[in-house]
Amino acid sequence: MINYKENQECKTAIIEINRPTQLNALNNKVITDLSDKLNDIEHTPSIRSVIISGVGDKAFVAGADIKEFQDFTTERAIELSKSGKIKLFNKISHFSKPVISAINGYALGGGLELALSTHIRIASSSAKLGLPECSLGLIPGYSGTQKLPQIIGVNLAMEMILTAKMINAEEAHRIGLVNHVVEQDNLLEKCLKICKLFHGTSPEALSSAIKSINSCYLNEGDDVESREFGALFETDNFKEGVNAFLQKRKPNFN
Ligand code: CO8
Repeated sequence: MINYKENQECKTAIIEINRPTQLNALNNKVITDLSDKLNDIEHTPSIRSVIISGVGDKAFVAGADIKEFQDFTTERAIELSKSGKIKLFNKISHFSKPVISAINGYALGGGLELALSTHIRIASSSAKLGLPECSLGLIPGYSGTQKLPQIIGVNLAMEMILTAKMINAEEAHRIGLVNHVVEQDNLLEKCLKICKLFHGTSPEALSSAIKSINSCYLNEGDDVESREFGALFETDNFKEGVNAFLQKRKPNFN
């Protein structure tokens, strides 16, 4: 479910999510594999940075796997949201080495939340980004409601989340959601160039910088988000939203 390689010259680990037929949607196995691999990397001093991307040229990650959580109860949904944050999303945010997302296509829902967890985001010119959860009768459950406002401001985050709209790479760059936009063929090269710049810095200093910058944003919002996310699983509109997606039709919300 994930591919792994190392670029020795840049001292970088490159992880690709490998479920292209499902647009690299995050299921439990992908989350576990990513989490385990990050644990290994954390303890490998020769690796100084990490790049996360998706296999293929259509999707980075098109979200959490809707088929996997469609029948969840509130309790299970809260648990999934919280455990995902601990296992993966917060692990990336607080990782001691810089993590870059190479956004090679759709970054939607949990996929954009994965990118929001990384420290630097580079998009290909064909990337499309959004938090479409409200159009499924849900809200983002992997810290999107917390991190998106931190990155682009409350004003624009409200609009993106409440309208569920997707934006293109150029717009994402204009509003500061991604650091750079490059052609798809140059995406990895651009990320590796940034990884090389880390060579001129001290690893301990980078770890301390990440910790210090993140400390500004620690609050209880993540718990509120998980609770609100789970509560929506009881609603008829959630069932309608998910059924509409699976039946490839527009939802008809009450
Ligand atoms: N989950 C499961 N399967 C998916 C997902 C997904 N998120 N996205 C795409 N797929 C599957 C499709 O079902 C389809 O499978 P199949 O061939 O078996 O029917 C395959 O990938 C290809 O997708 P499409 O045929 O839909 O491709 P299109 O090019 O027509 O459309 C889109 C591409 C626009 C990206 C479309 O696939 C789409 O809208 N996907 C869903 C996007 C979305 O709503 N993402 C948010 C999901 S919810 C979420 O992420 C919640 C995060 C918080 C979770 C917290 C804990 C659970």
